[in-house]
Amino acid sequence: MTEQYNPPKVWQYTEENGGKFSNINRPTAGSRVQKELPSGHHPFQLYSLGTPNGVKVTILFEELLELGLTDAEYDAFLIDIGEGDQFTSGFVNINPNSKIPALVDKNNGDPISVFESGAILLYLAEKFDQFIPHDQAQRAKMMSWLFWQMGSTPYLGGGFGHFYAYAPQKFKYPLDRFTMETKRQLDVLDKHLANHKYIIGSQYTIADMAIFPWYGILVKGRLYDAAEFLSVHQYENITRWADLILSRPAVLRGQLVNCTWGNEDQQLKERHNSQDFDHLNLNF
Ligand SMILES: N[C@@H](CCC(=O)N[C@@H](CS)C(=O)NCC(=O)O)C(=O)O
Repeated sequence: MTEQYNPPKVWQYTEENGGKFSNINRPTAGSRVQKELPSGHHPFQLYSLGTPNGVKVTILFEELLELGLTDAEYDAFLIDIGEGDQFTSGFVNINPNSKIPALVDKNNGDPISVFESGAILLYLAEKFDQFIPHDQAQRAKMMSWLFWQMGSTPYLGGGFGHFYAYAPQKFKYPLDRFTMETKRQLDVLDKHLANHKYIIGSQYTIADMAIFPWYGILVKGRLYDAAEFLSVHQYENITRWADLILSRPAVLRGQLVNCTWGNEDQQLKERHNSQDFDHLNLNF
């Protein structure tokens, strides 16, 4: 048993709690330094990092470009969340929540900023009328799974991932709780994919792009080093679907953008045009 914690009457902020991100976490919002964001020459400016939430959006951009939609050209600037780039005044201006990804669309008139990865996916899918079904029933299905991901993943990332990979010690109670919930979510998805090729059926949509970087990558053993602990081999339908998604060149490219860890030849810290991928290794 670990030592019992008796919460005080009023919680107080202490600077260090030993967790991986404790140096940047604070109980307040807003900018901490005055610094403008850089801007490139393309209409879309993405400020992000190659985490699963960031990769959702770079996969969509690369998929749009793969279709030949050159209007989807984008500059992707790196926001190093470990260094606190999300708390600069420039970033807070476009996302008061200080989390990647955030997008600025400079296409017409006043720039439009969008934050929350799900909102960015919807914004771009609607704008280009791609990867989003027209049929109302299919659209409802896509929305349901898109919002399933947005609502469920904090238990996987902030719950399981945090306590399994980032907390200063391993604690049984939160690990049991969040492992159970993560496996329940994996089972929900696995049962669904037993009779769906893609998330909503035969059409590949932004729901696949939202769910894959979390649950697809998890079963492929590339998230939190937790494949054995979670017995991911049990989820055969998710594995089949993840392999299908991974066979798409745009997905391979999208995963490299704003990535700053892993193999050097699989990191594209900033992306400004399609030739930036030329010297990189797309073999995952
Ligand atoms: N619900 C948000 C979550 C975004 C999020 O949690 N981003 C993380 C990286 S994956 C972040 O920027 N963390 C920085 C921080 O918490 O200070 C979304 O989907 O856009």
